[in-house]
Amino acid sequence: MRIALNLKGLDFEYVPVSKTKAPEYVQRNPQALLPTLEVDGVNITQSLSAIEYLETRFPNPPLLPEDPILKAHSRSFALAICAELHALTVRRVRKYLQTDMEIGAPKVSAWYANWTHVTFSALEALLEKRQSVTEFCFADFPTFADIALVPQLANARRFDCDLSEFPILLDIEAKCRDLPAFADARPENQTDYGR
Ligand SMILES: N[C@@H](CCC(=O)N[C@@H](CS)C(=O)NCC(=O)O)C(=O)O
Repeated sequence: MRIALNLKGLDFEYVPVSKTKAPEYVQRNPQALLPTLEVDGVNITQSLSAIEYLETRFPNPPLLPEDPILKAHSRSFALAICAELHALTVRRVRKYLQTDMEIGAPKVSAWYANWTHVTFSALEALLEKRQSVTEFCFADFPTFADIALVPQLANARRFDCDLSEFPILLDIEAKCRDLPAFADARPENQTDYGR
């Protein structure tokens, strides 16, 4: 979400949330998850939905390719990460496996590495098959796909996943990381990092 706001050049206030289950936050986001985008007193949850809102309300600069097929590919790529890979590997799922299901930490790490490998392999193949190669995933500017990709690669690295099989993903990540919109959005550049 921060990446999208930065790419759009929008002024926003980043409000750290330390307790997602606190009643005042749950009122904003009944799933008690981050992030929530508050616009004019209205709360928008689910990051892709919030980014879609930004794209509709502030179309320039665009975060989707103009071509309808490429647009679909960009959304599909982002969904594979946000709706599937992230949903399977997010902390609360790992915690449930480890604590409630009593699956040992090494197996939970294997779970993480498995879904990461399965998803990134498919995404690498999808990019390899592109009819025309673009600077970023599906355009010469970052789109939904790149916005979803970069944070998930950073997560995978934190879990020591081997990413060497994904040269296209890594090449695009490197280009994104050179852009201030991505650099400024990194967790370590936020005021609450490490708290
Ligand atoms: N699909 C949701 C995922 C939201 C999500 O899982 N966010 C994590 C942070 S990346 C979170 O809130 N974790 C806190 C928790 O699970 O309690 C989205 O894209 O907004």
